[in-house]
This record gives sequence, C-alpha cells and structure tokens, in this order.
Amino acid sequence: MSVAPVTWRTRHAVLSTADHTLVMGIVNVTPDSFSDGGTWENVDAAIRRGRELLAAGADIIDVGGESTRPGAEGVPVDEEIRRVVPVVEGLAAYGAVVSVDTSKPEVAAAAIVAGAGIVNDVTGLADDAMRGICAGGEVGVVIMHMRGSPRTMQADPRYEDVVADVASFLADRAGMALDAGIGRDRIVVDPGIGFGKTFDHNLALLGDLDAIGGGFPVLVGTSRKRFLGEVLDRAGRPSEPGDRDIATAATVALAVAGGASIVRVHDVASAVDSARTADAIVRAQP
Ligand code: PMM
Repeated sequence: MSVAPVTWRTRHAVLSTADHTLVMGIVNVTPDSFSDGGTWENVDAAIRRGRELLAAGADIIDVGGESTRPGAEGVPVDEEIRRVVPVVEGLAAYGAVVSVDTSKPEVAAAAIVAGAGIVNDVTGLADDAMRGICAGGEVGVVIMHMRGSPRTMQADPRYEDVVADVASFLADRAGMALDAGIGRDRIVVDPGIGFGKTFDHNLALLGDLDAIGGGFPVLVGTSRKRFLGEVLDRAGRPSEPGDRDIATAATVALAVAGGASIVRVHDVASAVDSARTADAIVRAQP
C-alpha cells in the first residue's frame, strides 16, 4: 500500500503529491450538470465557488462549460467559451491552478490564454488539434477513458475485460499525446468512472487502479456519481447527487489507498479530510 510521490508539470506550476494526494475541486458553469447544474452559472458566483473550494483545500479548480452527464447534448463552441473563459480568468488571476474541462480545441485554446494550466479532456485527447494545442500551450493534461459519447455511452456498454481494455486505451492515447509533443511529466490518466460503464465496470476499475495507469499518475472522478446512488439504493438509502458526499469520501480514501494521485470532487472539504486520512495511513507503511 505504499505509494511513490509523483510530479505533474502544468503550464504555470509543478504539482506534487510529495505532501498529499491532490484534490481537484469542480466548478461546473452549466445549466444542466447532473449534480450542480445551474447553481454556478453566473460568473461571479462561479468564481466565488472556486475560491471557496480553494479555501477548503483544493489544489486545482476544474472549470467546465459543457455537461457530460449521460444523454447530454453538446454545447456550441462560442457558448462554451462564453461560459468558461471569464471564470478561468478570474480564478487564475486569484492564483489558482485552473484546469479546463473541455474536449473542444477552440475552448482549450481560449482557456489557456485566459490562464488555464491544465486541459481535462473527457474524450482522452482524441482530436489532433487538441493534442497540438496542449503541446504548444505546455499545459498539463488529463486523458480520460470514455466509451462512445455522453449521448450514447450508457447504452449497454460491454468490455472483454474492462480493466485491461481501459488500461490499453489509456496507454494508446498517452502514446499519441507523447507523439504530439506533450511531455511525459504533463500527462495524467483517468479511467472515466461512469463514462460508458455499468455499475460492475465502475467497481472493477476502482478496485484495480494500479493496473490502469501504465506509469502515469491516475486521476479518479467518482464524486456524487450514479453508481454511488445505486450503492446507496441497495442499502435502502435513496439519494440525490448532493446526498452522496460521504459515499464519495469512501471512494476517495480507497482511491488513495489504491494509488490515485488526484481525486476530482464537488465537496472539497470532505474529500480533503478523507484523502489526508488515507494519505497518513498509506504513508506510514514501510
Ligand atoms: N466526470 C465528469 C466530468 N468531467 N473529468 C474527468 N477527468 N474525470 C471524471 O470522472 C469526470 C470529468 C462528470 O460530471 P461532473 O463534472 O458533473 O462531475
């Protein structure tokens, strides 16, 4: 259970897990995200939320302008830029390490100019232009695994062996990122919990994080997701997404024990408590 520290080079900062597992706090500037859609749509409110998450211990703020919940429709480029850029700008000016959650090269480019240091792409840098922009912008990147697109991904997802399939996809995409000139120390990979996965697929991935990183740091995003609703349903405790922060904290602790370097969450305070506790235990092992 011992974990070697990793560093992650982003545009303006080099992040390290030497002291603790990194916590990425989520600010969704969307009218329709599954958990916090509509709440932070106003620019000032979104910036305020980001600052609260920093005060609660977030190491990174992830700003997203397009919902990726199952069934979601895409957002036009201009609209996504309009939502995201002022929030990125405000939080970067405040000194935050800002990540932009987008799969559109134009949005990534605009966000980098506005001060984003990381591009978090749920399509795993599928687009050539996106890889070029990330290489040129010298940002950190998150390469996430998804099966299909948000509109279709939950229609009967199947894998030969979900852990091996996700690991091999991430290795391929990391190879493409390296070929595009993105430095090895800028790349983080993510199994994409809930993105084209059944309940059992999600649990299998979370139980075997070691097997999916291929030498790259692993980010895990479980926060308030539907599979946690299913766990709680099975325990006779039906929940709304906002009721799932304790369940999320359990996944955070286990992800840290399983070797995750970064966790992506809505409720930063509970995740920081959970991650720091797990860090103390993991780091006390020989
Ligand atoms: N999950 C969501 C959105 N973006 N990005 C990464 N890297 N990993 C995730 O698991 C992930 C993500 C789901 O939507 P949310 O922003 O409402 O949590």
